[in-house]
Amino acid sequence: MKNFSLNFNLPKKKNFKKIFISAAAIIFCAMSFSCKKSKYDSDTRLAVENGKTVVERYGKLQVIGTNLCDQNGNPVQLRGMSSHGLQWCGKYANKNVITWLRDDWNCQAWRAALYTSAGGYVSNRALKRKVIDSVEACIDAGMYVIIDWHVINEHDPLLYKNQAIEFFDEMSKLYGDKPNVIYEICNEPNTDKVTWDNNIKPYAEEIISTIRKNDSDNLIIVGTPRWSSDVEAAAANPILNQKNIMYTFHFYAGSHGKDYKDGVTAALKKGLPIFCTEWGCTKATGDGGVFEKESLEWLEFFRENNISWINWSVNNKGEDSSVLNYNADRNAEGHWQEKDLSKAGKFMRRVLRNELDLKKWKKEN
Ligand code: IDC
Repeated sequence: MKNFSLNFNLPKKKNFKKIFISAAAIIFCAMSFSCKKSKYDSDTRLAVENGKTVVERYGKLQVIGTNLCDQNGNPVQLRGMSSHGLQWCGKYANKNVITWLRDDWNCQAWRAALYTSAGGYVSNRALKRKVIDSVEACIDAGMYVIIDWHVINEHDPLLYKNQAIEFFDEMSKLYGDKPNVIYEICNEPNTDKVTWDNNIKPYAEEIISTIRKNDSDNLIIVGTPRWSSDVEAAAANPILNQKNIMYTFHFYAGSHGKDYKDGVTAALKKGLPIFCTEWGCTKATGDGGVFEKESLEWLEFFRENNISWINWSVNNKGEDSSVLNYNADRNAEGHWQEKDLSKAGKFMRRVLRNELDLKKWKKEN
């Protein structure tokens, strides 16, 4: 009886093994075929690929035409998350969180939002520490880091120009030799009085020449009028005789649609290289719901035009744009679980991990 069952079972097990191996091979082939076919191929835009970080693979970034490119001149798209205001939620600007964003969220970049006013840097110089922590964490993690001089409440970047010169001089002396570093010199100039020609461009030229004395080639991103939406104004009168300059475009999916996209298309046509250093899945207030479909439409547009982007923002203050639930991860340790993530957080994690695009969203909803 024993022998019989053995003899009887053995060939069956072997068959099962064969069937299992063939099925696995078929599934594997089908999966790799569908990956190759997809425009959102998962073999690009990875924070770490074959054990190499994005900075190890891309190296020094450069701007060629309207494209951000790696050291070899191949167009690349960077994607990542922004801090919230470092004066309010700066605790997340630490190595544990940034490394978690790389490993679990597939972020290639982190933006350190150093507000100038509203309790920011001009009245609290100690906040520079949060920028330095961000830069050092990104160097360790092999990620790109955007040092964001977060002009907003003062409207005009010229107001704190002297502080900006001092700050960027110091940052570029400290980190100008690191390929990780990207300078964003004025987040969102705004109001009708603050124009490209009279305020932003003259400011930018001074800051650029300050940085270039210490750092001849890292990327510098320049804000544009109307809360960094009027890229056409910059396209009409771009900064000349400088390399590796890009221009800022921002949008919030619940507030900005076709007009804004048309502006970007027109500016690109004129040859303006654009980097979206901040966008939100909410309304422009940072609240008002999560607009998943509109967000994914924007991201598809960015993918088509090779525009890099950073999402607003990592904090737990309970706005709809906060990727953490209210009060979650109060110690800023990273290692977030589903329960820690807000609606925006769950959405952004899937997007960054290449698990969600517009087509898939439409199937699911
Ligand atoms: C918002 C924050 C909010 C904070 C406010 C203060 O989400 O918690 O109280 O700033 O000014 C921007 C800005 C960014 C804004 C964000 C959302 O760059 O600072 O953050 N936003 O309103 N531009 C468009 C939207």
